[in-house]
This record gives sequence, structure tokens and C-alpha cells, in this order.
Amino acid sequence: YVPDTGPRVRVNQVGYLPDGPKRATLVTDATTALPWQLKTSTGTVVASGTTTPRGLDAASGQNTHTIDFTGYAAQARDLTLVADGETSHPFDVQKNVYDRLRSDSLQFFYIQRSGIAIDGGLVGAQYARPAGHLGVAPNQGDTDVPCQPGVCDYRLDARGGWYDAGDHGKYVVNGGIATAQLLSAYERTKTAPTAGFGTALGDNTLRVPERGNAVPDILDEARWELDWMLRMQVPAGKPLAGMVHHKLHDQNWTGLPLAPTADPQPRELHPPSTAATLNLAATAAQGARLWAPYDPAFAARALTAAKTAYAAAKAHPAVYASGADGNGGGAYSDNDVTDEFYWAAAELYLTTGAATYRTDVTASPHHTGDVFTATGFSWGSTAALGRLDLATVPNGLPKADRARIRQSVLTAADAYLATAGGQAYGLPMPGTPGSYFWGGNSNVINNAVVLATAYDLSGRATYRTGAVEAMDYIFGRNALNQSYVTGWGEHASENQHTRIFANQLDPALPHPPAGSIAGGANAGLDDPFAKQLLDGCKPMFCYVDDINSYATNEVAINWNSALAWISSFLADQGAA
Ligand code: 9MR
Repeated sequence: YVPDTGPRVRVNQVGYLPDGPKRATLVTDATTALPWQLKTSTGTVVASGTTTPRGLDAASGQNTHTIDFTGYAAQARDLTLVADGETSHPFDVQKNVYDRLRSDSLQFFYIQRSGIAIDGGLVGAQYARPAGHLGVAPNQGDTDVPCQPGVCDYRLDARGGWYDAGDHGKYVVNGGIATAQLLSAYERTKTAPTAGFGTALGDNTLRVPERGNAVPDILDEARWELDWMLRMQVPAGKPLAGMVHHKLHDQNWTGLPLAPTADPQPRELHPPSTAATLNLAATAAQGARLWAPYDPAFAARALTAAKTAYAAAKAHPAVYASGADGNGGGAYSDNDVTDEFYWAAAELYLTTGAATYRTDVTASPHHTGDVFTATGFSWGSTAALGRLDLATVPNGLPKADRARIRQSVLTAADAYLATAGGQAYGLPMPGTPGSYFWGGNSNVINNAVVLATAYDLSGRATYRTGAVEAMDYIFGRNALNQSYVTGWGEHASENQHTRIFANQLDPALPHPPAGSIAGGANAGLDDPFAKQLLDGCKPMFCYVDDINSYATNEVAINWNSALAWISSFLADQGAA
């Protein structure tokens, strides 16, 4: 199988900021510098130069050159780069190049909502559908869900939340990081000196049913999930009260396509876990401080639930979800919850200022350890979420400790810059197969989030450059010439693995909505379709835009939340 990778000049197909970095990658056998030209849509050459040969790139197996046209700063549409006889896909240089991505990436969450009819008047008729999993036949949940046999003697009303990904499962571990990233995108508008454009995330900025309620729409969206996570908490008086059920999903896997309303499988609550409990503690605590001005009663309820959850987790610190519990839904197992403890303690401390949480923060190994690993944070590795908030949200940690925390973000960003500088395609991930795994696009973006936060903290342009350039990889400057975000870029993913937006299987169904990101290249080839098609692929080639490849091409809330955070940062850069 040889994919059609189009022109050998690889650009960010969406575009570049006028005052941002502008680099492209040429794939060529040439070993010496070649001339390049930047052309307008009518063929006028507006910039030119010579390439920088880089030799063989390990992640792609390609010989590449870098084209640097950062010097070009005028706004224009449909530019192309020409080198070695090849013409790139067209792209824009515009201040507002990312403006609409801010709302597109967030819109994904409304369309993934469970337990509510999706209003085509808001998001387009093709996405309209009746409410799923409200106990209306053939659905068997989620308003009155039993536990798996032997797990509990009660049922819960666990309606609502977002469908996790291409499946109809709902997982507290993963709901947590996704909610947190939406909350942090919003909180950043309060804390980042370079944001200052917070109205872009205010009320009436998203097409959600709550628009016009005087609450920022991004908080309305995050609350849809947080309300559900609160429902997953074990009731008082029951064994493990205050803990949180790990997940709720179908008894057996279903096929594709399948509308949420048509899912006939029994739904089940799976056992509580310490990880899920801490995910609720962290996000409910963060939510409490953000909802305080808008809905004090909800904020108070969230904080109480967070404290109860945290106490329950401390009482039951090693209740792990089983890695084998993967029928009908994903396992999301995680046998190291020290990072979730740190994250939850940090959020509770930031919201309450209480000494007991501060003690737990400073006693955690993650408070002094390196939480920013080379391959980035993710659902199972959440210490960075706590660290980033301790660095950005005002708090009473001793001055020297606060300075050390903030410096740790800059130090991590320096490492990501160094890594990116060594990559033919400019991404802040090491060029080894171990950097290309299930959902890795979100880890690339999360490293960009650290770079962006370093810029927010320091104002140093080099970090802004790193954060912006990392996204070139996502939007097409890569070995496959593939933009991984639906509707964004000349050659973009549109056949992601999902039961709802399964156009590839049924033309009457839509593609995923614009702003949906695919998991990305995965050298593990963890699904049979990718395995048979792509066996032997170089890491950056281990991706296919086919609905059957769930391990390279699924949608997921935790991947879109990373995209939403960075999109808001990028949109702010254009407005600055
Ligand atoms: O994102 C998850 C990834 O890190 C794991 O390696 C993978 C296998 O356990 O599961 C991914 O999460 C999936 C979840 O288990 C079920 N819903 C779809 C998620 C995205 O593929």
C-alpha cells in the first residue's frame, strides 16, 4: 500500500500567522540546497530563497530540506510554495487564520452529547439527532443504570455527558482531562497576560442550546460533562461512598454505524476506581472556582463533591480499574494514580487555599519531579495539569516554590524546542517509533500547550514560535501531507472511526463536523485494519483516513480538548 501523499512540498495547509514562524518541509533526494519560491494565486513571486538540507529523518524515513519563509509577513490568501519542481497545497497568511477553529474545535463536544437531542438549527441539519440513552427502547440506559453483576446493589441516573469517542461509552477517566482542558482554556483568559481576548470565549460564542444564558458557553459545554461525572459518584451510605464509578458502557461492543438511539445493548456501571474518583475531585474543584460568579449553588455543590471524592480516594488509594475490563468499552486502566493525586490536590488547593491540600501538593513526588515527559501528558498521565495550573493560577505557595514551579514550565518548553529543532517536520516529539502511539496527536498538541503556557508566563517569543510551529504538523506539514482536522486544510481527515458520523459506510450519514481531530499516526498499529494495510510503516506513515482504523483514526473528547485549548491560544495570537 502506497498512500498518495501529493506534492513533496509540505506546508501547514491552513496557513500561517503574519508574525509567526513560517517553515515548510521538502521531500527530495537532493543533498544540496535548492531554490524555492513563494507565489501568489496569480503566480507572482513574493519571496524566494534556498532550502536547508537536513538529511535522513528517522520518523518518516525521508530525506528532507527545510524551507524557511518566516521573513514573509504580508497577509495573503492561497499562496503556494514551489521547490524542486513541486507546488505545495495552497495556504493563507492571515491574522485570523485560526479564529473559527476556536469555536469549531469546541463545537465537537455539543455534537457528542448524550441524553439530549442535537439541534440541527444550531449546528446543521446533518448533525440533528434525537436524544440517545435516555432509556427509550431499544436503549437500555442511562437513566437507571445497574452495576455489573456483583459490583453494587443500586442503580444510578447517569444520563448526559459526552460520548467518549467513536463508541457510545462514557468514561470518568478521560472525561476528566477533557473537561479540565475546556476549563483551562477558559481560565487562561483570566490569567494569561497575552490573552486579554476573553470575550471570544464568553456567552453567545458557541452554537449550544444554553447560549444567551449569561454564562460563557465553554462553561456550559464543560458542565454537560461535569454534571454527568457528579452523577457517577457512589451515593452516601453505600460501600465506597464518595468514590466514583470508573465508567459506564455497553455490555458488548456494537458495530458501525449505529445511532445512539438505536443502541440496544444493556448498559452497566463498572466498579469505582481511585483514578476516576480523583478525576472528579480535580475537575469539580477547578469548576467550583470558575462557576462561583455564575452559579454559586452549583459551585458549592461541585466543591463538596470534590472534597468528598478526594477524601474517599485517600481512604481507598489503590483501587485500580482492570486492564482486562475491555469488552463493550475501553479499559482506561491506570495503575499509577500518584499523578492524579497531585492534580486533584493542586486543584483543591487552588480553589480553597486550605493548608491540608497544600501539604499534599508539596509532599507529592510530582511537585518536584519532572512532570513534562518528552512524549507529553495525556489521560493516564495528568500531573502536568496540576503543575500548569499551579504555575498560572494565583496561589499562596511560598514565593520561591512558585518561581520554581513557573521555571519548570519554561525548562520543559526549552526541551520541547530543542526536540522540535531536530525534527524534519518541526513537531515537539522525539523522532522515534515510541513517539507515535494511539492518540499521539493529542500529545503533540499537549506539548504545544506547555510551550504556549511558557509564552504566557514569560512573554518570550521563542516559546510562542514553538507552540505555533507544532501545529504545522497537525495541519499537514508531515510525511503524509495530511491535515488531521476535518474541514481544515486541503487534504484533511474526514473518515474518522465513529458510529455517528459514518459517511464512509452510509452516504446518508455526515462526516465528522469541522474541527474534529483524528488520533493520528500510531506505529503500534493496534487495530486489524491498520495492521494489514500498513505493516512495516515508518512511524509517521502509520495512519489511514479510514473508518475501520480505530487505533489511528478515531475521534475522542480528550483529543479535541487539546485542540480546543491550543486553538484558543492561536486565535489570541492572531488578535494580538
Ligand atoms: O485513548 C486511549 C489510548 O490511550 C489507549 O491506548 C487505547 C487502548 O486502550 O484506548 C484509547 O481510548 C479509547 C477508549 O478505550 C474507548 N473509547 C475510544 C477511545 C479512543 O480510541
